[in-house]
Amino acid sequence: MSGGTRETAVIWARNSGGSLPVENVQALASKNLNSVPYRYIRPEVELDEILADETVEIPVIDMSKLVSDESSLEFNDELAKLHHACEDWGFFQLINHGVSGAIEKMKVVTEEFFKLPLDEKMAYAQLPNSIEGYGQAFVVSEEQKLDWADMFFLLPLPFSQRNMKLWPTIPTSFRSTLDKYSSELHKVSIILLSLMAVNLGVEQKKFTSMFEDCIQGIRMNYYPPCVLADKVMGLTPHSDATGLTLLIQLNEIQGLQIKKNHKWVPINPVPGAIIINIGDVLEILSNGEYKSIEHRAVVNPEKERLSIAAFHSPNIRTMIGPLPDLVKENGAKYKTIGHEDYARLVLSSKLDGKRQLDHMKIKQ
Ligand SMILES: O=C(O)CCC(=O)C(=O)O
Repeated sequence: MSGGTRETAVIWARNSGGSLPVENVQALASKNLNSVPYRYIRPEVELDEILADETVEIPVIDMSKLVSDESSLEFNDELAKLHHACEDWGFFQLINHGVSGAIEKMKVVTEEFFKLPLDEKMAYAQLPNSIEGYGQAFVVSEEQKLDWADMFFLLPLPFSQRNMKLWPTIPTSFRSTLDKYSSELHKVSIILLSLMAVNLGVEQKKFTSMFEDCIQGIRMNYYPPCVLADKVMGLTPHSDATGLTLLIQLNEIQGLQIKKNHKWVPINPVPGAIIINIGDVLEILSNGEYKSIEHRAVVNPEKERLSIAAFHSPNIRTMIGPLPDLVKENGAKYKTIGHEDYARLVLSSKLDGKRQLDHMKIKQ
């Protein structure tokens, strides 16, 4: 079967090459070894420059001001702040988003899932040629360095494409909690995208309609502590190949870092905030006005860290390329290709900073 709606809508996770199977890192870490296998050792990590300046913080956007009276000063100030955050940072923290209840419940079931014995978690293991399920992503060769983390990736949207066999029944509330979380985060993403459309000066309805029946992937990341924390990487530097990402972390352990002016900047999450970032697809659609930012996750020597990323991509019928309204002045900076081809391009390579986006750039 090829080209049918079912396969095309799930191309992001299935039938795209998948990831080679790798050892379970949580199980490896539980052996309390005083070293780690060489495939996890990254000599470059120690050399990277990390910005210690605590005053460098990503913008904080207050969503309650963005759903207030559109003629108010408060609304317009916050809208301008949002535009600046998307243009200059590609990352911001969203407060007063109104979905704290769904987030708190999702945190609980995710923690419970990762606490299950390995054989119970393996009942939801990734199938060959798919990155959906419990395992790892973007491992494309036996030589490649590995991340010190396990992940559990599911595709809650489009609704009709859910693979319920991979949705855990333990904890018992996992399915209903993820269902609610998925729809609440999708709603938040649509509100943000419609405001971004205003800021970009593109037709709001046309822009958001690409994301109404979006492809949503939810990745739960588990980073065990590591004796050689300063020599391994929890998540390889990358920009998100998707549209808009909504990220939460489950405990207070710092780990997310973003690249700003060639240095790694640690992100200190505001309690209760959702960390939002622009993905490559939004960079392309906006013809480079908004930038996807390279980021990574580092590991703690003593404590585990968990995070949940919700990726939102336009529906599979969308052509991935700059919006016509945004190429008038300077011409297109990126190619336009079908969404399926774009997904294949992304999933067939390992994570490597913003390299995947380079394939889409038009040499000026
Ligand atoms: O764990 C984090 O803070 C980052 C997660 C992330 O970047 C991802 O899942 O793509």
